[in-house]
Amino acid sequence: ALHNLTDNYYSENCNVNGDVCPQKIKPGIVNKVTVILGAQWGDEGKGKVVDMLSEKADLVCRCAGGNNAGHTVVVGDTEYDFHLLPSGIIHEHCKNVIGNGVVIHLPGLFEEAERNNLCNWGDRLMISDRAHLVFDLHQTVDGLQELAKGKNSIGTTKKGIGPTYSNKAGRSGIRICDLLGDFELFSNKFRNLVNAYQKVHPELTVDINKELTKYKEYGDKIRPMVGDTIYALFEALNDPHKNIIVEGANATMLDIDFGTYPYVTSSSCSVGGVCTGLGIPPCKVGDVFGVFKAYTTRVGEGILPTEQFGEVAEILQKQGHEYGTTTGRKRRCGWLDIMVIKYSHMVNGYSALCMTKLDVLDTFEELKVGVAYKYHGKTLSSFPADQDMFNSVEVEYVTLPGWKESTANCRQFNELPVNAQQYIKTIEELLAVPLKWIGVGKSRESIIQRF
Ligand code: 2SA
Ligand code: GDP
Ligand code: MG
Repeated sequence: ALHNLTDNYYSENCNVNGDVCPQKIKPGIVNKVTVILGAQWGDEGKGKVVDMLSEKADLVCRCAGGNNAGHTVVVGDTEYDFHLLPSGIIHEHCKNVIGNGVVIHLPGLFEEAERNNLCNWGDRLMISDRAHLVFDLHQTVDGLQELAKGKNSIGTTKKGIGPTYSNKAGRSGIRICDLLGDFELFSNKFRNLVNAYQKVHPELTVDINKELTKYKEYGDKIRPMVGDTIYALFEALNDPHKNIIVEGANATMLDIDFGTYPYVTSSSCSVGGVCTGLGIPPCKVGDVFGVFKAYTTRVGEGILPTEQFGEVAEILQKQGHEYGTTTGRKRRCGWLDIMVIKYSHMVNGYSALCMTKLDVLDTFEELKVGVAYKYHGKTLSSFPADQDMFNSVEVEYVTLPGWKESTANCRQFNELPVNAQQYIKTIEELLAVPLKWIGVGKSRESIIQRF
């Protein structure tokens, strides 16, 4: 079991010193992780790609975000939606890691496992003792902060992500290791957290004793799953036969540093977050696969340069079933924006790309692709930091012919209609990054692998 990779000193059978012995570490690490990242504003179909790669994976790891993320995996008639659990959890052979960079709402984690009818999932999961806890009060505060922002609200998922990462950065966060350590100390930390928030939000009510009783139970429930994931990954990376996948959550344009700030999430959801969120060195990052939709969507507020309204948006929204996996909100829709993918490639350095949802474009007479941004007549070389600039940015489009036939049953590139092939080749040329996979439906088998 994964837990044997490192002695789990939180489980009752292990002592604190455990058996984590440096002498066991072999010199010269020989393996690398394969990373899946969102190249747009999220919901590109990362869950599906991770599921596809998990069939041959030993470990699937989440490194960032919390249960704001929503990853869909469709297997036959069963549709799974994962928020905190890595998408590899459905595979019996696959061990799953929730890394230190993830923020965990424990009630949400258990609900999610139950809702997805997972059996023995705890045996396949290892949770980092360094991961921060999201409490219900963080979720309430998230809602209150949104309310206070009024028309400047971010459109968060209200899952407590911003407040929890704020606590982490402000060094008042509470971690899994606190929950599993001295419960009295944990209780004090929790009381301090509640007090601090009540100073800012006097309307916040928390039944502290009830919460503490609840968390004592959660602590006992998760104890066997918790461990030093950094050591576990170190060992896995030391084994050339271990196939390790990192499942990105959210996406580059929602990254706290590189996204459309302040309309972003609060984690590092681009490639840097893989190292900081799992504790692995950059030289251990292997292939980085970017996932993007054949068009663009965004849920929540903030700029969306190629956004469409009216018939085009309606078709994309309807055909693509563009509703939030976590909140059920309608996603905003627009044409594919090459500037966004190019920018996310600058940040993440993709080895190759997966373009999903080509099938959603099947009925269009013609398609537009945003290829450049003009600002006061000047072509921009990258994605600007200042969101206000977008009031004066004009998107330049190329128009391509549609194919007006179903691509859903195509499994080979040459089975696609010629105009669909042309759409793919044009995008590949514009991006100068190989398009390795093309998604033509939500099911596991609805994918074309080109090389
Ligand atoms: P938060 O909750 O603080 O992370 O919100 C900040 C912004 O990040 C956006 N965000 C997302 N965008 C797309 N998909 C996400 N996951 C769910 C999904 C979203 C849903 O898979 O559909 O169900 O609504 C996700 N999570 C966060 C969010 O919209 C804010 O713009
Ligand atoms: P993630 O957050 O990136 O994992 O993506 P989500 O699961 O939030 O949203 C992607 C949606 O698109 C899900 O409903 C998937 O089942 C669906 N999907 C993924 N790939 C394809 C595809 O190629 N075609 C179609 N029609 N749907 C897809
Ligand atoms: Mg999603």
